[in-house]
Amino acid sequence: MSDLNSVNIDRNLLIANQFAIDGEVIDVVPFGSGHINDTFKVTTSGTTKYLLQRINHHIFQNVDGLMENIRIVIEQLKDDFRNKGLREEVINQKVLTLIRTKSGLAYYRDEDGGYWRTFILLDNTKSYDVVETTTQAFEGGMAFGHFQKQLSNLDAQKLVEILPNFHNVDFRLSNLRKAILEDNTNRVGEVQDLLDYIFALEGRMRTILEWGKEGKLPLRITHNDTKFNNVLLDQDDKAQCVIDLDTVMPGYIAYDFGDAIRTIINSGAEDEADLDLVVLNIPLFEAYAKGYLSEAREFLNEYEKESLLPGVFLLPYMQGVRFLTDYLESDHYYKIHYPTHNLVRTKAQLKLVKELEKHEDQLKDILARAIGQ
Ligand code: GN1
Ligand code: MG
Repeated sequence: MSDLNSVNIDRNLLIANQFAIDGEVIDVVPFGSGHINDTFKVTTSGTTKYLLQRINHHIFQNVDGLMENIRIVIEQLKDDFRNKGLREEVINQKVLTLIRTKSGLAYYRDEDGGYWRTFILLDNTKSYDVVETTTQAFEGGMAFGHFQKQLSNLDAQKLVEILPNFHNVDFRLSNLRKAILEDNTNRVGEVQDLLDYIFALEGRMRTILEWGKEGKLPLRITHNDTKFNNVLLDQDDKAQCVIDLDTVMPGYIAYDFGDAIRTIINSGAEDEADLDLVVLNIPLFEAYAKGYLSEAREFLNEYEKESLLPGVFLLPYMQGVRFLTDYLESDHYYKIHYPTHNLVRTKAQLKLVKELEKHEDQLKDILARAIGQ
């Protein structure tokens, strides 16, 4: 092990010890597959395990606002379960629990200016990068639908827009245009076909934004990172807890629906290099839609229901735009594991959009049936 690694391990142990955890810290090891924050699993001499995270404060520049958003959402979710008569032990399996520092703060600031926070780790749970069964998809849909429902009474203005314009397609496209003009990496030439495809679709991707501006879609509190691996399932594949609350903020529900479908309907990985594997798994789409609507049908307005399909197209498209922008800007935003990673991710997302286009009528029918049920 390099000296640097052992220094980091010692540092991580010291940092874990800043939090009001039970028992002695025994071990801190890297955990999960997030693209932004650094996440570690903390094992202690006690029975509870913890999740220690260094927040990427270049991206989340308002860490106080971020942690306050999360606190408000956690409280709302827990209160809702309390009102339904659930016991605290049960609630703590369904909602994340934030562990404060020993001095009572929501995060710890290290000597290098890093921001750290700790949650209880929900043991005996599973998360899937690629969904395998319709039961899992249905359960995921219920979980995210229920999550939105529980937050539907909370005033969206109570949360700060922690990453402004996060799912605003005009903003994402204008960032891409800026990256093309600057072409700091000399990569624009090699991606011209991808850019042509992106700009040809631009018009149809603006539906949600326009309906929002016209007041047809209410701003609600949404999750904004509903990748399927952000819902934990129990050992029987029953949905247990929605995680990764960093981007909870005001948004349109179609963004959450579309982002979940992006990861569910794709038979390949988000960064699949073999584009032949990026094909649609339509039964999983149907199962997620049914699960989601079983919870959400009662509180969505008619435009919101109609916005679900545009959301399915928009989110993989916008994810492709974001990965490509990062590729053109020399990969400063997403963690990459090899030099062309963001390019491979872009191609996989845009291939997914093409597949969705091919099957649009079928998807529309399935959604209409699920909405009507
Ligand atoms: C990022 O770090 P992670 O994996 O939770 C990103 C999401 C993207 C996702 C793509 C704050 O999420 O918006 O959809 O990668 N989060 C942020 O996998 O940009
Ligand atoms: Mg996230």
